[in-house]
Amino acid sequence: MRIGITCYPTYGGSGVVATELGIELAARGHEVHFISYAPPIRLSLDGERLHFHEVEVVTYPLFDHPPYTLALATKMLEVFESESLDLLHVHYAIPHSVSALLARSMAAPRGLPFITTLHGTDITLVGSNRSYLPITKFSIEQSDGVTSISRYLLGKTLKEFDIKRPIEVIPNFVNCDLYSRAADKGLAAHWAPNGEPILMHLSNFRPVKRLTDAVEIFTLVRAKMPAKLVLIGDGPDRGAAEYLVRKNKLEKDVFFLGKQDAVYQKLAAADLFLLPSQLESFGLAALEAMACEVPVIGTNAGGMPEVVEHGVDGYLVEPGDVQAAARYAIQILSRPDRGREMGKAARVDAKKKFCANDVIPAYEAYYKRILSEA
Ligand code: GMT
Repeated sequence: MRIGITCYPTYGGSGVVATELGIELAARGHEVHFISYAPPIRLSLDGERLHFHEVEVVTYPLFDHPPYTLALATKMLEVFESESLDLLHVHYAIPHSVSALLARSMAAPRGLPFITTLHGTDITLVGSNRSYLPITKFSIEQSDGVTSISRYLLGKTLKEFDIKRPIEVIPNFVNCDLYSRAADKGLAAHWAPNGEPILMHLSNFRPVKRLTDAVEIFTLVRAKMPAKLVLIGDGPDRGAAEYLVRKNKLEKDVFFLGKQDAVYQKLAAADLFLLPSQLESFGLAALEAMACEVPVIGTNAGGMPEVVEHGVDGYLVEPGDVQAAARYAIQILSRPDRGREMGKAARVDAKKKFCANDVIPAYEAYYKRILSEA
């Protein structure tokens, strides 16, 4: 198939999923064309059958806000024509599904079906805002196919948007060959020269991630035992986290790595992963950690319980309950055999439920179904 993929190219789960999907599809023989304003992070264009088309957003003094949605729709049509695309697959409803809807209308009577994958904040935070709700609902209803990355998000979408059309749940996935314990490149010894356990967090540091809770949890753990905390990513809450680290005099034990490539190499060096989010529709970073045999302490929020099984792959606490999270962390880390055991169970679960080898064929089958119906 010849597939156009649109996503946010920035540091965030939806862009990562879209990019990894494109890479996996190309490896399975499909031609994949990314259409966005910049190449997505994690995309290396060395791979065969992977292409990138830049959306140029022309500005004009009249525009306070250049109309990206329109430039994107125009580029989608252009790529459809030049590359004979079979379909478009857009990730994150706003504004991508609206652009795809415009592109499909412009392409008519030639068929340009489009599939929208809902990722989370496009429904729970941004899409439910009155400014965007009606158009998001409309573009979801008008999509030829719609997928949701968790059962939680499906329920939320049907309810909040009063959607009657079918939506397929196709979960996020991980490449279990790349994400494994074997990816460790000796980084543990670099961060923890005396063999201290390593706690890790990876996100875009937005308020919904509760990054400072990760630092609070670590502070409680560190009060009981030697340990290190590695924070990967960047975003609005980095300053608050840095301040807390200084206030709690933990500068020697906490490492801010910023945005990183090849995160599997870092995750494979961790003993425990912290994802204390207020809400996660899925929690891709937790899944990536699990594949690397790292147990997770997450929250009982949104779709995270579909990914992390409490007491098996790690533990889930209520958002904000740093005391409970720290108790579980100490329990795991003070008995290394328990942590290893949970880490291994986490990988087994990740492979069983969310392995790319199973999820990518589900997307292919869905594409075929939509193409036959369109
Ligand atoms: O979490 C974010 O701020 C980024 C956001 C995105 O769209 O990039 O993440 C959402 O999509 C991810 C990939 O499907 C999910 O793993 C995240 O759980 C989801 N975030 C939220 O629901 C808050």
